[in-house]
Amino acid sequence: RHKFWETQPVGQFRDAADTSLPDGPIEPPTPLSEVRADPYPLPAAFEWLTCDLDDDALLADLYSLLAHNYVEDDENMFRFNYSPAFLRWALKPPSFFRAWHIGVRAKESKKLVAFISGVPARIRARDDVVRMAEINFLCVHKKLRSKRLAPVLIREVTRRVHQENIWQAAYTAGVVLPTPITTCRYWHRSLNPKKLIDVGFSRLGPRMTMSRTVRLYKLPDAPLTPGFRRMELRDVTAVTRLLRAYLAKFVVAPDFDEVDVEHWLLPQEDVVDSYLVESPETHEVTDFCSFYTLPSSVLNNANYATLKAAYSYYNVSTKTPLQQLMNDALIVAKQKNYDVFNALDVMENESFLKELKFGPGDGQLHYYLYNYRIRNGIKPLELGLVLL
Ligand code: MYA
Ligand code: JJ1
Repeated sequence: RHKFWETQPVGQFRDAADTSLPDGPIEPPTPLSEVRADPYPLPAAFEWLTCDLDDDALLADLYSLLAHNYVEDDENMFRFNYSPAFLRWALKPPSFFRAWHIGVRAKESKKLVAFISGVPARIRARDDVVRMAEINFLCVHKKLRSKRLAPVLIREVTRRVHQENIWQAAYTAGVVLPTPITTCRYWHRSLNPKKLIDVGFSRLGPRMTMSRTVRLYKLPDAPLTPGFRRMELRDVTAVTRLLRAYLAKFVVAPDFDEVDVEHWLLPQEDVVDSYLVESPETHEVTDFCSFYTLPSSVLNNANYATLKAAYSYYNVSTKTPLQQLMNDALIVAKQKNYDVFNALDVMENESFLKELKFGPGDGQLHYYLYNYRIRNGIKPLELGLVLL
């Protein structure tokens, strides 16, 4: 049934019942001298392109490929619209490899028609910290679908990851493949319910009027928790300490150091936002929350072209109750004109979703590891990893 995935070192559906298979790598590394030296062949009309994301023209081409051909919801009403600044942030973390930013273009027109990327990460699975690639932004132009180009892209990124002596990867997808470590649900909190209903993102509830709905989702004008403020560069040490202690509770989570925290969590306008609570008495940083900005194009609507969405990222509460902290995150997102605040049911998010008037979405997100088995998988609340 999965002609490609059956050949790969991933949990196979047929092994699900086999309890003798241990947690950890599925196959051992091979000597680097045995890693294939040249790129996999492409159909004759196409060529590989290692992308330089500092090149504004190339970044614009990547932006446009994704804006027109990347992920849509099941009814093709919305399409992710990652901004150029977001793509640069997502693809150039500390110690990134340029060779892992892989484009395919038409030889003749030089048009970018497909893409896949990896970035390096240390991810802990139980008590094993593993060097991995996070694979994202796999995209094939709509006109080139179902021609088995995706397996070529995946084999090529795998080869280039192996060349760096890295043998494991983490990725998410909306489709079911062999075999998810866990399956998460998206939840949505309306901030601008009138627009969401107008574009078909949500519906007026039964026995609800527009004015009752607007009132239901109303939020205060400013955050409520004393000492709640934007994260700054001087907070990196304190935030890293908070986050490391918190992520240690989950079965699968990133192993962030200060260099990672500065890249992934220091605020960047319209890319990533982070807030913390600094105790007004002791000046200790006790709580932290963050979200990233990922608009969606609204397909076929006369009134609106985009939805501005915030996605919950990493949150840590030690003193302010998590529900109160996230309510302040909703308030700042509303202040900044986001239409909707999205979250997955990962980590401890279940504890605030219903109370803060999030509703379940129609989308699921499956999490995968490549060449690493986790017997029986994990629950969403055991997962401490958010991919972009
Ligand atoms: S998830 C986001 C994926 N992108 C989109 O959904 C955007 C819109 N769709 C497209 O651009 C195309 O439909 C794509 C497939 C490119 C997705 N992950 O070429 P095909 C398998 C993995 O004929 P197309 C993200 O970015 C499919 O099961 N495999 O199909 C994370 C079939 O294999 P098999 C997928 O529709 C990506 C084969 O491809 C996915 O033209 C992680 C068909 O190929 C998918 N999302 O193109 C990638 N969708 O026959 C894996 C389909 O066996 C990384 N397929 O069922 C693995 C780790 C690598 C590094 C390892 C290092 C050690
Ligand atoms: O955004 C999503 N669904 C929305 C819109 C649905 C439109 C019709 N299909 C949704 N809205 C309901 C919100 C409502 C607000 C008030 C309270 C009740 C709920 O459900 C979904 C997620 O739910 N998004 C997608 O389907 C996009 C694809 C998700 C898979 C992503 C793959 C990731 C790629 C890897 O990097």
